[in-house]
Amino acid sequence: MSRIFSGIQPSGELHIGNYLGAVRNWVALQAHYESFFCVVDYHAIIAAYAPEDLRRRTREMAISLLAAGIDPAHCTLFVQSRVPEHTELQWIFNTITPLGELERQVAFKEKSARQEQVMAGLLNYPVLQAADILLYHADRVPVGEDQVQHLELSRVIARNWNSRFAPEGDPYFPEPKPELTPTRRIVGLDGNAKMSKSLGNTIALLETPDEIWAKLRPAVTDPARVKKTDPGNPDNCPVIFGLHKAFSPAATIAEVETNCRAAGWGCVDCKKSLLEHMNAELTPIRTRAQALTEQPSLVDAALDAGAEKARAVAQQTLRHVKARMGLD
Ligand code: AQP
Repeated sequence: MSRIFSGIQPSGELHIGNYLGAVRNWVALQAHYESFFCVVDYHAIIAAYAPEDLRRRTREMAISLLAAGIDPAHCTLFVQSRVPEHTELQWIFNTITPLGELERQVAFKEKSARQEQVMAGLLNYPVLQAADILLYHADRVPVGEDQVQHLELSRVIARNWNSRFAPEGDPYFPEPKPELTPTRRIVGLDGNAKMSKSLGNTIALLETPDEIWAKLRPAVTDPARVKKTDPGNPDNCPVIFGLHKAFSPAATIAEVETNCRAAGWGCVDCKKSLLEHMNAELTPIRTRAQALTEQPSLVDAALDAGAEKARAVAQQTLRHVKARMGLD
């Protein structure tokens, strides 16, 4: 059976870009594959943070994942720092990862350009990501489009390690491939960049209908639609039309296309229809999150059991790796 691994940073609230690009797919896949899902707190400490915030966000992220449908009866849900083998394997992988491969990562180039002092963790982040995945021998990684280049690097790392330490024709590590969805890149509300916790252009998964409306109402639309009577083109409205394609049924998406082109609806009508379909999917998630927040022992038990299951697999991988490398 194929194994799946994927992670999410507790660097802020789970937003609908994370949900549509990754988490909704995790929920769909968990019953079909042996799945490991991880709140990657070691990744989140690369940016400046307050310890009490990280502690709270890690917990809230776990609650959001459980509320979104991640089911510990079908998968292993855990917090990365509870399984120290992640960082141990990362060190090992650092020794076989060419510096040039790290420097050419687009995420590194973009983020380092915005910083005065660049920390080594920002450069080495994809090596930890390779360790996260390969510790579990995962060959499928359900992620959004922004992670595709990092996964290419995971494959390079798996190949480099196999070619040094595994017999030819019998690779120890699989080469993990991305599992993408049609909603692989959700645009932020500013319409300029991908929706991202660190860019503050998000709608959080657990926001109330009023909070969501307060963000949708001013969100950018097709610039051609200055007046309600101006015809538009939904393809020039990636924020609202993109979300309709993610949340609305086919009949509504067709209605949006027709009414935008013929100026049958104003942009506010279109946004109201979107809000209705978002509420239909998100309200039950918000209700479950509320219930989980009131039952902390349930969340603790799920994370404790997840860390124990993950650690057993991770320890076995590390034993094999160290034996093959002469580190035993
Ligand atoms: N906008 C998005 N559209 C589709 N998928 C997305 N993902 C993230 N943003 C989008 C996917 O969500 C998973 C978790 O990624 P993350 O924790 O790195 O999310 P983030 O919001 O991008 O977080 P940060 O803290 O703001 O990180 P940076 O600054 O690195 O972007 C992944 O599968 C991701 O592809």
